[in-house]
Amino acid sequence: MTKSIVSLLLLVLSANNTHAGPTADGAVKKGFIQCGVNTGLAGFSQPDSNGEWRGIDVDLCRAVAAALFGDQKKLRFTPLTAQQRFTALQSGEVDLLSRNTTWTISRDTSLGLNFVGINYYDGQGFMVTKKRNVKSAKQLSGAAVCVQPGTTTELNLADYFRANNMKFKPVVIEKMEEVLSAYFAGRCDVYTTDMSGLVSARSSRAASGADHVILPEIISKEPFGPVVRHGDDHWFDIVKWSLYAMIEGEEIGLTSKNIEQQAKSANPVIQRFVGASGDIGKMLSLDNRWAYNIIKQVGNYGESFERNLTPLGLDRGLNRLWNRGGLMYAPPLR
Ligand SMILES: N[C@@H](CCC(=O)N[C@@H](CS)C(=O)NCC(=O)O)C(=O)O
Repeated sequence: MTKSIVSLLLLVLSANNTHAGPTADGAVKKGFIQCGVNTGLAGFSQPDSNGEWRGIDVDLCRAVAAALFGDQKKLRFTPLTAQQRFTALQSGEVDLLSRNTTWTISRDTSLGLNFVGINYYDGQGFMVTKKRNVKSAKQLSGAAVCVQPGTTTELNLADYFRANNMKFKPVVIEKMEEVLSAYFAGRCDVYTTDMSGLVSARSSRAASGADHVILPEIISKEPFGPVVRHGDDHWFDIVKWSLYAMIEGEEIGLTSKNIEQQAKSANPVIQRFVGASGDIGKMLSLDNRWAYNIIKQVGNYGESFERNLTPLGLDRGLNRLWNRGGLMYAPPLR
């Protein structure tokens, strides 16, 4: 008897523990989430011809707005270069950074930031013009290499050439537009960045994509994920579970098109996901339909991938679900 009273008390206490943190509170007060994104990387974050931001990183921001406000439109975007991104987050200029940013131990600890998970598994590569007739990165000794500062790219480049006893001339340019113009104008022999960035640049920026070759070597691991500041666990949880809801949505077959219908299903996993049973929303201090709203308004991870990345010619690869041979895996929503 006493034992059950104690566990009841503990339950009440822990339920009361789920109050909103300062970042969510601040967003609710101003009426929107300020999301730090790329200045313009097709497939990840780029404004379309109507000025609407599009991409998988943008969709993650939209998912968080759908979870917090029930409205994916309650968002503003701050385009950030690689060098600006972490200070913008640390200073509070943005609530969330969702910008092809690689999770590393130094960023996750000494910068005072938390990576919430991984929304794209990538690796670094090299692109050269076809007419140079280069077949392997091992043939690049002495090359002038275009690269952006403040990136893991710049560090891996130095490691790779050093490890292979090769020399290179770095051509370091902060702005994306300028680094790409430098490469396309032949001011450097090679452009190096994440494979997705190479594919994106080749298909969206090159005058003729067929004139450029991406070399076969992948020289690093680049797991990209959304980032928040240290010190606000509630916000950390909201962003983390918004990402996982998109992945889990795909796994259990919920899409923006079918979720309204599927919400009537008797399947207990779906019932919990859409908030018809249980109280997952309450655990996050969100409406119980937070995950329903994400899928309805933004779509599941696979839909986002197909809408944004498939048209560029990127295949799912490592970004397939775990039960389809990939690495995308959401912990249980229960
Ligand atoms: N994933 C790497 C590189 C990220 C990065 O900034 N890549 C460049 C090349 S694809 C980029 O997105 N530039 C766009 C910009 O400066 O807005 C990192 O986190 O350091």
